[in-house]
Amino acid sequence: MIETVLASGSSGMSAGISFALSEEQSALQDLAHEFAEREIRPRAAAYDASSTHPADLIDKAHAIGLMNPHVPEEYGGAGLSAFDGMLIAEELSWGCSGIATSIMASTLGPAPILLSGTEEQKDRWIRPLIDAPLLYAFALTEPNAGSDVAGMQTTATRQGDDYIMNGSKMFITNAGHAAALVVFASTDRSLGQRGISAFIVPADADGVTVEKHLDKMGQRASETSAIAFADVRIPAENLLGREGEGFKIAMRTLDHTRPGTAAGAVGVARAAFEHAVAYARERVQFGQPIAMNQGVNFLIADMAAEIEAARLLTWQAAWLLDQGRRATLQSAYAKRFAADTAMKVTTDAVQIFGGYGYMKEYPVEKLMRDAKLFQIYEGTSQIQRLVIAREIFLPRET
Ligand code: COS
Repeated sequence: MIETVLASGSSGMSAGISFALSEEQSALQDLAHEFAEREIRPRAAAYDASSTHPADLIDKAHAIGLMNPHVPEEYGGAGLSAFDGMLIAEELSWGCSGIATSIMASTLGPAPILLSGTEEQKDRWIRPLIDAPLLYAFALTEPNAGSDVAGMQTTATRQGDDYIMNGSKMFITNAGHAAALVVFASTDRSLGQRGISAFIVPADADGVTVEKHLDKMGQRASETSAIAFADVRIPAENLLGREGEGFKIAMRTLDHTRPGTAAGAVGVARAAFEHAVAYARERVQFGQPIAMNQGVNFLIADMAAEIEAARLLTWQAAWLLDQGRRATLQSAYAKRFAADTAMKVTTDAVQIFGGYGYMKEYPVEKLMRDAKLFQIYEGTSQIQRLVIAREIFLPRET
Protein backbone atom coordinates (compact mmCIF):
# COMPACT_ATOMS: atom_id res chain seq x y z
CA MET A 1 0.00 0.00 0.00
CA ILE A 2 1.36 3.41 -0.91
CA GLU A 3 0.17 4.81 2.46
CA THR A 4 2.44 2.35 4.30
CA VAL A 5 5.41 3.34 2.14
CA LEU A 6 4.77 7.05 2.73
CA ALA A 7 4.30 6.59 6.45
CA SER A 8 7.69 4.82 6.71
CA GLY A 9 9.63 7.94 5.63
CA SER A 10 9.97 10.83 7.99
CA SER A 11 11.60 13.34 5.67
CA GLY A 12 9.53 12.99 2.53
CA MET A 13 9.91 10.81 -0.56
CA SER A 14 12.47 12.96 -2.31
CA ALA A 15 14.97 12.90 0.57
CA GLY A 16 18.00 10.61 0.21
CA ILE A 17 19.08 11.40 -3.33
CA SER A 18 20.00 14.66 -4.98
CA PHE A 19 21.81 15.68 -8.15
CA ALA A 20 22.37 19.21 -6.84
CA LEU A 21 25.84 20.14 -5.64
CA SER A 22 26.16 21.82 -2.27
CA GLU A 23 27.62 25.34 -2.12
CA GLU A 24 30.95 23.90 -1.00
CA GLN A 25 30.96 21.38 -3.83
CA SER A 26 30.20 24.08 -6.41
CA ALA A 27 33.05 26.15 -4.98
CA LEU A 28 35.38 23.13 -5.15
CA GLN A 29 34.34 22.47 -8.75
CA ASP A 30 34.98 26.15 -9.60
CA LEU A 31 38.41 26.01 -7.95
CA ALA A 32 39.40 22.93 -9.97
CA HIS A 33 37.92 24.39 -13.16
CA GLU A 34 39.77 27.68 -12.79
CA PHE A 35 43.01 25.83 -12.13
CA ALA A 36 42.42 23.72 -15.24
CA GLU A 37 41.57 26.75 -17.35
CA ARG A 38 44.31 29.12 -16.15
CA GLU A 39 47.17 26.77 -15.37
CA ILE A 40 46.68 23.45 -17.15
CA ARG A 41 45.15 24.27 -20.54
CA PRO A 42 47.71 26.88 -21.60
CA ARG A 43 50.53 24.38 -20.98
CA ALA A 44 48.85 21.20 -22.21
CA ALA A 45 50.11 21.28 -25.81
CA ALA A 46 53.71 21.97 -24.78
CA TYR A 47 53.75 19.16 -22.21
CA ASP A 48 52.17 16.85 -24.76
CA ALA A 49 54.87 17.68 -27.31
CA SER A 50 57.80 17.40 -24.90
CA SER A 51 56.34 14.48 -22.91
CA THR A 52 57.78 15.76 -19.66
CA HIS A 53 56.68 15.58 -16.06
CA PRO A 54 54.61 18.68 -15.08
CA ALA A 55 56.41 19.29 -11.77
CA ASP A 56 55.45 22.99 -11.64
CA LEU A 57 51.75 22.20 -12.00
CA ILE A 58 51.95 19.44 -9.41
CA ASP A 59 53.45 21.96 -6.97
CA LYS A 60 50.67 24.45 -7.72
CA ALA A 61 47.93 21.82 -7.42
CA HIS A 62 49.36 20.82 -4.07
CA ALA A 63 49.57 24.44 -2.91
CA ILE A 64 45.83 24.99 -3.47
CA GLY A 65 44.82 21.65 -1.97
CA LEU A 66 43.90 19.69 -5.10
CA MET A 67 46.34 16.87 -4.39
CA ASN A 68 45.36 14.08 -2.04
CA PRO A 69 42.09 15.75 -1.04
CA HIS A 70 40.84 12.52 0.57
CA VAL A 71 43.48 12.41 3.30
CA PRO A 72 41.49 12.49 6.56
CA GLU A 73 41.67 15.53 8.79
CA GLU A 74 43.39 13.51 11.53
CA TYR A 75 46.43 13.23 9.22
CA GLY A 76 46.29 16.92 8.33
CA GLY A 77 44.25 16.54 5.13
CA ALA A 78 40.99 18.08 3.95
CA GLY A 79 39.10 14.79 4.34
CA LEU A 80 37.08 15.32 1.17
CA SER A 81 34.62 12.65 0.04
CA ALA A 82 34.96 10.33 -2.94
CA PHE A 83 32.20 12.37 -4.59
CA ASP A 84 34.21 15.59 -4.14
CA GLY A 85 37.11 13.79 -5.80
CA MET A 86 34.94 13.16 -8.90
CA LEU A 87 34.37 16.90 -9.27
CA ILE A 88 38.11 17.62 -9.12
CA ALA A 89 39.08 14.76 -11.46
CA GLU A 90 36.63 15.78 -14.19
CA GLU A 91 37.78 19.39 -14.19
CA LEU A 92 41.53 18.67 -14.14
CA SER A 93 41.12 16.17 -16.93
CA TRP A 94 39.02 18.64 -18.90
CA GLY A 95 42.18 20.78 -18.78
CA CYS A 96 44.56 17.97 -19.84
CA SER A 97 44.26 14.32 -18.86
CA GLY A 98 48.03 13.76 -19.01
CA ILE A 99 48.67 16.51 -16.48
CA ALA A 100 45.61 15.37 -14.49
CA THR A 101 46.97 11.81 -14.40
CA SER A 102 50.28 13.09 -13.01
CA ILE A 103 48.34 14.89 -10.28
CA MET A 104 45.67 12.25 -9.64
CA ALA A 105 48.09 9.30 -9.57
CA SER A 106 49.19 10.85 -6.31
CA THR A 107 45.84 9.59 -5.01
CA LEU A 108 46.29 6.05 -6.37
CA GLY A 109 49.73 5.57 -4.78
CA PRO A 110 48.73 6.29 -1.17
CA ALA A 111 45.26 4.69 -1.47
CA PRO A 112 46.39 1.21 -0.30
CA ILE A 113 48.04 2.81 2.74
CA LEU A 114 44.87 4.73 3.58
CA LEU A 115 42.73 1.61 3.09
CA SER A 116 44.95 -0.98 4.78
CA GLY A 117 47.73 0.74 6.68
CA THR A 118 48.16 0.72 10.45
CA GLU A 119 47.95 3.98 12.41
CA GLU A 120 51.75 4.08 12.52
CA GLN A 121 52.03 3.54 8.76
CA LYS A 122 49.47 6.26 8.05
CA ASP A 123 51.16 8.64 10.41
CA ARG A 124 54.55 8.01 8.87
CA TRP A 125 53.59 7.89 5.18
CA ILE A 126 50.34 9.84 4.76
CA ARG A 127 50.92 12.91 6.91
CA PRO A 128 53.98 14.11 4.86
CA LEU A 129 51.84 14.17 1.70
CA ILE A 130 49.99 17.16 3.09
CA ASP A 131 53.12 19.14 3.93
CA ALA A 132 54.86 18.71 0.58
CA PRO A 133 53.91 17.72 -2.99
CA LEU A 134 55.27 14.18 -2.58
CA LEU A 135 54.29 11.52 -5.08
CA TYR A 136 53.77 7.84 -4.27
CA ALA A 137 53.50 5.37 -7.14
CA PHE A 138 51.26 2.29 -7.32
CA ALA A 139 53.31 -0.62 -8.66
CA LEU A 140 51.11 -3.58 -9.60
CA THR A 141 51.54 -4.26 -13.32
CA GLU A 142 54.49 -6.30 -14.58
CA PRO A 143 55.92 -6.92 -18.05
CA ASN A 144 54.24 -10.35 -18.09
CA ALA A 145 51.32 -9.72 -15.72
CA GLY A 146 48.94 -6.91 -16.64
CA SER A 147 45.29 -7.96 -16.47
CA ASP A 148 46.37 -11.21 -14.81
CA VAL A 149 47.49 -9.73 -11.51
CA ALA A 150 47.84 -13.14 -9.88
CA GLY A 151 50.44 -14.08 -12.50
CA MET A 152 52.99 -11.60 -11.10
CA GLN A 153 56.60 -12.75 -10.82
CA THR A 154 58.07 -10.17 -8.43
CA THR A 155 58.92 -11.85 -5.15
CA ALA A 156 59.52 -10.70 -1.59
CA THR A 157 61.23 -13.26 0.61
CA ARG A 158 61.29 -12.93 4.38
CA GLN A 159 64.80 -12.70 5.85
CA GLY A 160 64.87 -11.92 9.57
CA ASP A 161 63.12 -8.58 10.14
CA ASP A 162 63.19 -7.71 6.45
CA TYR A 163 61.87 -8.83 3.09
CA ILE A 164 64.14 -9.07 0.05
CA MET A 165 62.39 -7.99 -3.14
CA ASN A 166 63.36 -9.06 -6.66
CA GLY A 167 61.55 -8.50 -9.94
CA SER A 168 60.24 -5.73 -12.11
CA LYS A 169 57.17 -3.59 -12.67
CA MET A 170 55.89 -1.98 -15.85
CA PHE A 171 53.92 1.15 -16.86
CA ILE A 172 54.22 2.79 -13.45
CA THR A 173 52.92 6.36 -13.40
CA ASN A 174 55.20 8.95 -11.76
CA ALA A 175 57.76 6.25 -10.87
CA GLY A 176 60.71 8.49 -11.71
CA HIS A 177 59.44 11.23 -9.39
CA ALA A 178 58.04 9.18 -6.54
CA ALA A 179 59.23 9.38 -2.96
CA ALA A 180 57.80 5.93 -2.27
CA LEU A 181 56.14 3.08 -4.10
CA VAL A 182 53.41 0.70 -2.99
CA VAL A 183 54.67 -2.51 -4.55
CA PHE A 184 52.79 -5.80 -4.85
CA ALA A 185 54.96 -8.91 -4.75
CA SER A 186 54.53 -12.60 -4.15
CA THR A 187 55.61 -13.80 -0.73
CA ASP A 188 54.57 -17.37 -1.63
CA ARG A 189 54.25 -18.20 -5.31
CA SER A 190 52.68 -21.60 -4.58
CA LEU A 191 49.57 -19.78 -3.26
CA GLY A 192 48.82 -17.76 -6.42
CA GLN A 193 46.76 -14.63 -5.65
CA ARG A 194 46.62 -15.65 -1.97
CA GLY A 195 50.42 -15.39 -1.82
CA ILE A 196 50.58 -11.75 -2.94
CA SER A 197 51.54 -9.09 -0.39
CA ALA A 198 51.77 -5.30 -0.50
CA PHE A 199 54.78 -3.26 0.64
CA ILE A 200 55.68 0.38 1.04
CA VAL A 201 59.08 0.77 -0.62
CA PRO A 202 61.06 4.03 -0.34
CA ALA A 203 62.05 4.96 -3.88
CA ASP A 204 65.65 5.60 -2.82
CA ALA A 205 66.13 2.12 -1.33
CA ASP A 206 69.25 0.32 -2.59
CA GLY A 207 68.43 -1.89 -5.56
CA VAL A 208 65.47 0.14 -6.89
CA THR A 209 66.10 1.31 -10.46
CA VAL A 210 63.57 3.38 -12.35
CA GLU A 211 64.05 3.04 -16.09
CA LYS A 212 63.74 5.87 -18.62
CA HIS A 213 60.16 6.98 -19.03
CA LEU A 214 58.22 5.45 -21.90
CA ASP A 215 57.17 7.23 -25.09
CA LYS A 216 53.37 7.07 -25.11
CA MET A 217 50.68 7.80 -27.73
CA GLY A 218 48.62 10.01 -25.41
CA GLN A 219 48.54 11.47 -21.91
CA ARG A 220 52.15 12.32 -22.66
CA ALA A 221 52.41 14.81 -19.80
CA SER A 222 52.21 11.85 -17.45
CA GLU A 223 55.45 9.95 -17.12
CA THR A 224 55.27 6.17 -17.17
CA SER A 225 58.26 3.95 -16.43
CA ALA A 226 59.45 0.45 -15.75
CA ILE A 227 61.09 -0.29 -12.39
CA ALA A 228 63.56 -3.03 -11.46
CA PHE A 229 64.06 -4.42 -7.94
CA ALA A 230 67.36 -6.17 -7.27
CA ASP A 231 67.70 -7.56 -3.73
CA VAL A 232 65.84 -4.58 -2.27
CA ARG A 233 65.72 -4.85 1.51
CA ILE A 234 62.36 -3.76 2.94
CA PRO A 235 61.69 -3.64 6.69
CA ALA A 236 58.85 -5.98 7.70
CA GLU A 237 57.09 -2.97 9.25
CA ASN A 238 56.47 -1.77 5.67
CA LEU A 239 54.18 -4.72 4.93
CA LEU A 240 50.62 -3.48 4.37
CA GLY A 241 48.01 -5.67 6.00
CA ARG A 242 49.09 -9.27 6.46
CA GLU A 243 51.11 -11.52 4.19
CA GLY A 244 48.88 -12.80 1.40
CA GLU A 245 46.40 -9.92 1.58
CA GLY A 246 48.02 -7.95 -1.25
CA PHE A 247 45.68 -9.09 -4.01
CA LYS A 248 42.59 -8.01 -2.08
CA ILE A 249 44.26 -4.73 -1.11
CA ALA A 250 44.91 -4.08 -4.81
CA MET A 251 41.33 -4.92 -5.77
CA ARG A 252 39.84 -2.77 -3.01
CA THR A 253 42.13 0.08 -4.03
CA LEU A 254 40.96 -0.15 -7.63
CA ASP A 255 37.32 -0.18 -6.48
CA HIS A 256 38.07 3.19 -4.88
CA THR A 257 40.13 4.71 -7.66
CA ARG A 258 38.34 3.56 -10.83
CA PRO A 259 35.50 6.07 -10.37
CA GLY A 260 38.05 8.91 -10.30
CA THR A 261 39.60 7.60 -13.50
CA ALA A 262 36.11 7.40 -14.98
CA ALA A 263 35.54 11.03 -13.99
CA GLY A 264 38.77 11.89 -15.81
CA ALA A 265 37.39 10.20 -18.93
CA VAL A 266 34.23 12.31 -18.58
CA GLY A 267 36.42 15.43 -18.47
CA VAL A 268 38.16 14.48 -21.73
CA ALA A 269 34.84 13.65 -23.41
CA ARG A 270 33.34 16.95 -22.25
CA ALA A 271 36.30 18.90 -23.63
CA ALA A 272 35.94 17.18 -27.02
CA PHE A 273 32.18 17.75 -26.99
CA GLU A 274 32.60 21.47 -26.33
CA HIS A 275 35.13 21.83 -29.15
CA ALA A 276 32.85 19.86 -31.51
CA VAL A 277 29.80 21.99 -30.72
CA ALA A 278 31.72 25.23 -31.24
CA TYR A 279 33.19 23.99 -34.52
CA ALA A 280 29.86 22.68 -35.82
CA ARG A 281 28.36 26.12 -35.23
CA GLU A 282 31.08 28.04 -37.06
CA ARG A 283 32.07 25.70 -39.91
CA VAL A 284 30.01 26.50 -42.97
CA GLN A 285 29.58 23.99 -45.79
CA PHE A 286 26.93 23.97 -48.52
CA GLY A 287 25.92 27.47 -47.37
CA GLN A 288 25.10 26.68 -43.74
CA PRO A 289 26.81 25.69 -40.47
CA ILE A 290 27.46 21.96 -40.41
CA ALA A 291 25.50 21.88 -37.13
CA MET A 292 22.38 22.14 -39.30
CA ASN A 293 23.10 18.70 -40.77
CA GLN A 294 21.44 15.81 -39.04
CA GLY A 295 24.53 13.66 -39.71
CA VAL A 296 26.49 16.03 -37.49
CA ASN A 297 23.94 17.05 -34.89
CA PHE A 298 22.93 13.44 -34.19
CA LEU A 299 26.59 12.75 -33.35
CA ILE A 300 26.51 15.75 -30.99
CA ALA A 301 23.23 14.60 -29.43
CA ASP A 302 24.67 11.14 -28.70
CA MET A 303 27.82 12.69 -27.24
CA ALA A 304 25.78 14.86 -24.88
CA ALA A 305 23.59 12.01 -23.61
CA GLU A 306 26.49 9.57 -23.18
CA ILE A 307 28.63 12.10 -21.29
CA GLU A 308 25.74 12.71 -18.87
CA ALA A 309 25.25 8.96 -18.41
CA ALA A 310 28.97 8.43 -17.80
CA ARG A 311 29.06 11.23 -15.23
CA LEU A 312 26.03 9.83 -13.39
CA LEU A 313 27.67 6.40 -13.20
CA THR A 314 30.81 7.91 -11.68
CA TRP A 315 28.70 9.85 -9.19
CA GLN A 316 26.78 6.71 -8.26
CA ALA A 317 29.99 4.75 -7.62
CA ALA A 318 31.41 7.62 -5.55
CA TRP A 319 28.16 7.91 -3.59
CA LEU A 320 28.37 4.21 -2.68
CA LEU A 321 31.98 4.59 -1.55
CA ASP A 322 30.99 7.56 0.59
CA GLN A 323 28.35 5.38 2.24
CA GLY A 324 31.13 2.93 3.11
CA ARG A 325 29.56 0.36 0.83
CA ARG A 326 31.20 -2.03 -1.62
CA ALA A 327 31.23 -0.48 -5.08
CA THR A 328 33.01 -3.12 -7.16
CA LEU A 329 30.17 -3.40 -9.67
CA GLN A 330 29.39 0.30 -9.89
CA SER A 331 33.08 1.27 -10.14
CA ALA A 332 33.45 -1.14 -13.04
CA TYR A 333 30.26 0.21 -14.69
CA ALA A 334 31.61 3.75 -14.38
CA LYS A 335 35.13 2.96 -15.59
CA ARG A 336 33.93 0.82 -18.53
CA PHE A 337 31.24 3.21 -19.71
CA ALA A 338 33.16 6.46 -19.20
CA ALA A 339 36.33 5.15 -20.87
CA ASP A 340 34.45 3.82 -23.90
CA THR A 341 32.42 7.05 -24.04
CA ALA A 342 35.58 9.17 -24.03
CA MET A 343 36.98 7.11 -26.92
CA LYS A 344 33.76 7.36 -28.92
CA VAL A 345 33.15 11.04 -28.23
CA THR A 346 36.72 12.09 -29.07
CA THR A 347 36.70 9.97 -32.26
CA ASP A 348 33.42 11.58 -33.33
CA ALA A 349 34.77 15.03 -32.47
CA VAL A 350 37.69 14.40 -34.85
CA GLN A 351 35.13 13.31 -37.46
CA ILE A 352 33.17 16.54 -37.05
CA PHE A 353 36.37 18.58 -37.50
CA GLY A 354 37.14 16.50 -40.63
CA GLY A 355 40.64 17.01 -42.04
CA TYR A 356 41.35 19.74 -39.50
CA GLY A 357 40.53 17.34 -36.69
CA TYR A 358 43.35 15.05 -37.77
CA MET A 359 45.86 17.89 -37.51
CA LYS A 360 47.90 18.55 -34.37
CA GLU A 361 47.04 22.23 -34.72
CA TYR A 362 43.48 21.49 -33.52
CA PRO A 363 42.76 20.26 -29.99
CA VAL A 364 40.65 17.19 -30.75
CA GLU A 365 43.59 15.21 -32.16
CA LYS A 366 45.25 15.21 -28.73
CA LEU A 367 41.99 14.42 -26.96
CA MET A 368 41.50 11.32 -29.11
CA ARG A 369 45.02 10.08 -28.31
CA ASP A 370 44.52 10.86 -24.63
CA ALA A 371 41.15 9.08 -24.49
CA LYS A 372 42.58 5.73 -25.57
CA LEU A 373 44.47 5.24 -22.33
CA PHE A 374 41.26 5.31 -20.28
CA GLN A 375 40.28 2.02 -21.96
CA ILE A 376 43.56 0.47 -20.81
CA TYR A 377 44.88 1.71 -17.44
CA GLU A 378 43.38 0.79 -14.07
CA GLY A 379 41.92 -2.26 -15.79
CA THR A 380 41.02 -2.49 -19.48
CA SER A 381 37.43 -2.11 -20.66
CA GLN A 382 37.45 -5.91 -21.13
CA ILE A 383 38.51 -6.44 -17.48
CA GLN A 384 35.69 -4.10 -16.36
CA ARG A 385 33.24 -6.27 -18.32
CA LEU A 386 34.73 -9.36 -16.67
CA VAL A 387 34.27 -7.78 -13.22
CA ILE A 388 30.69 -6.75 -14.08
CA ALA A 389 29.81 -10.23 -15.38
CA ARG A 390 31.24 -11.84 -12.25
CA GLU A 391 29.29 -9.52 -10.00
CA ILE A 392 26.13 -10.46 -11.92
CA PHE A 393 26.68 -14.22 -11.97
CA LEU A 394 28.72 -14.68 -8.78
CA PRO A 395 27.72 -11.78 -6.51
CA ARG A 396 29.97 -11.40 -3.48
CA GLU A 397 28.98 -10.17 -0.07
CA THR A 398 28.56 -6.42 0.29
N1 COS B 1 37.46 -6.37 -3.33
C1 COS B 1 37.87 -7.26 -2.39
N2 COS B 1 38.21 -8.56 -2.70
C2 COS B 1 38.14 -8.93 -4.00
C3 COS B 1 37.74 -8.05 -5.01
C4 COS B 1 37.37 -6.72 -4.63
N3 COS B 1 36.97 -5.84 -5.55
N4 COS B 1 37.78 -8.68 -6.20
C5 COS B 1 38.20 -9.94 -5.95
N5 COS B 1 38.41 -10.07 -4.61
C6 COS B 1 38.84 -11.28 -3.91
C7 COS B 1 37.88 -12.42 -4.17
O1 COS B 1 36.80 -12.41 -3.25
C8 COS B 1 38.77 -13.63 -4.02
O2 COS B 1 38.91 -13.89 -2.65
P1 COS B 1 39.12 -15.39 -2.06
O3 COS B 1 40.47 -15.82 -2.52
O4 COS B 1 39.04 -15.22 -0.59
O5 COS B 1 38.02 -16.22 -2.64
C9 COS B 1 40.10 -13.14 -4.56
O6 COS B 1 40.09 -11.72 -4.45
C10 COS B 1 40.35 -13.54 -6.00
O7 COS B 1 39.32 -13.01 -6.80
P2 COS B 1 39.08 -13.52 -8.28
O8 COS B 1 38.91 -15.01 -8.28
O9 COS B 1 37.97 -12.72 -8.89
O10 COS B 1 40.47 -13.17 -9.01
P3 COS B 1 40.91 -13.40 -10.50
O11 COS B 1 42.38 -13.48 -10.52
O12 COS B 1 40.18 -14.52 -11.14
O13 COS B 1 40.41 -12.10 -11.28
C11 COS B 1 40.68 -9.79 -11.94
C12 COS B 1 40.69 -10.84 -10.85
C13 COS B 1 40.91 -10.26 -13.36
C14 COS B 1 39.34 -9.06 -11.87
C15 COS B 1 41.83 -8.90 -11.45
O14 COS B 1 43.04 -9.58 -11.64
C16 COS B 1 41.90 -7.54 -12.10
O15 COS B 1 41.18 -6.60 -11.72
N6 COS B 1 42.81 -7.39 -13.10
C17 COS B 1 43.04 -6.11 -13.67
C18 COS B 1 44.11 -5.42 -12.92
C19 COS B 1 44.23 -3.99 -13.28
O16 COS B 1 43.27 -3.23 -13.19
N7 COS B 1 45.43 -3.60 -13.68
C20 COS B 1 45.67 -2.26 -14.04
C21 COS B 1 46.91 -1.81 -13.40
S1 COS B 1 46.65 -0.91 -11.98
S2 COS B 1 46.88 0.93 -12.61
